Amino acid sequence: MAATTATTRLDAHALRADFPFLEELVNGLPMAYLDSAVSTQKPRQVLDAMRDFYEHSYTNVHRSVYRLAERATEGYEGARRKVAAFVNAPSEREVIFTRSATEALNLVAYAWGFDNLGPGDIVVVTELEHHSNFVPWQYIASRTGASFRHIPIDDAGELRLDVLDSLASEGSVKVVANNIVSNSLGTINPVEKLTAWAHEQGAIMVVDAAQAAPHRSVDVQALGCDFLAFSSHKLCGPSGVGALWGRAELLEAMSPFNLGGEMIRSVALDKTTFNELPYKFEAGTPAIAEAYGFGVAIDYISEIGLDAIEAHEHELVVYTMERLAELDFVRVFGPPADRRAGIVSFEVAGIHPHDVAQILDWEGIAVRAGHHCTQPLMTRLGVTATTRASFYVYSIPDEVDRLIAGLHKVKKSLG
Ligand code: C6P
Repeated sequence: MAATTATTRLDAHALRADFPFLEELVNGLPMAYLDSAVSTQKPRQVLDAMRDFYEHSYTNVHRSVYRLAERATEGYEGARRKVAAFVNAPSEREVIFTRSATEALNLVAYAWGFDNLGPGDIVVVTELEHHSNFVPWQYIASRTGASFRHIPIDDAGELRLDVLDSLASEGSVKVVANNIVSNSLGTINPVEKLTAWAHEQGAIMVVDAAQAAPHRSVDVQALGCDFLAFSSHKLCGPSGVGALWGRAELLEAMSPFNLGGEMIRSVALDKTTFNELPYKFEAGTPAIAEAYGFGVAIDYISEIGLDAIEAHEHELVVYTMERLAELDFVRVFGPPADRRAGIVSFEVAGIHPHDVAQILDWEGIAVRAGHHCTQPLMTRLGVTATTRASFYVYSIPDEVDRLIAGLHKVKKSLG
């Protein structure tokens, strides 16, 4: 059972018992894992369920009628139903299992973009997009002759919606791509507004929910978007599996992405016809036990409650930003706490983020240093990299205190 109290609070101390990883010592110290935006740790519930699945229910899916095969297929398809319910998809046929959010976004860019973009069309991304929702669009735009434009951010790290009219006047906007939560700044983006604008232009709205779906409730029908991507490994599930939700009518009309086994209806020497949704987009043997584990992870975090997770991370972000504000040698990037999710990027004056992260590691504190796959954003911020702390259900204020103490040590050693 997940440890929650009342309706919107979670007990992170109790939940920590679910995560074997937190028993690890680094330099004799318990690890303060402040890098959940890169990937989350895994609870016993997911690890045990995957082991049990491999031991008792594992074989390939959709191929055989013996009982074991039916059990494996039911495990895999059950996970699809969980993913569909998790994002309030109208139908589980609209959920495609992919390797990751990255592959899901590539699927849309290739399978929709190549057939629907051309000269005179405009693809709009944002300056704070992760490369996974940026580079595929930049590439497909250049291959099809479409223009590639971006929505810039203001100095607080928020999208500048005042540029939309001028973007629309340049041609026919066909795609708008945006993340709900920026992985570098934590900014919560106005995706509903952008979706309404995209649809006014006759464009599709492609939403990257990689940093949102694990942390707050995401509802594709409320967002009104056309595609939405996220990964299992950022929500306590295994790596190697992610999901794409897409509107059935768009998915039906799209060409396939990968070709081969299982995605066909019939193959003859002169012609191949393709399978129905969602199988048309799932060529080859999928990540079976991983998809199953993804479903168990969704159960795990749903039981804790997305509202409770969001509230917990908000408290941690408020506390972190208050504590970082005490350090006159630290500059925090991005919006105020009430406009961001559980992610804080900062720089320590005169010290490279990699050195900051190295010294913090000696103190048993894991943070990410780098460009976080958002190089255009780093350029806008005038830095090559930042140091980033990020939270999840097992994060506690004591780890923030250790981060602050660690930053004092960084300053003392290298400042
Ligand atoms: N961000 C981070 O440290 P994959 O790798 O496909 O599971 O997720 C890609 C991705 C897409 N969108 C956003 C907003 C993301 O944050 C990520 C992954 C990690 O921020 C690794 S760069």
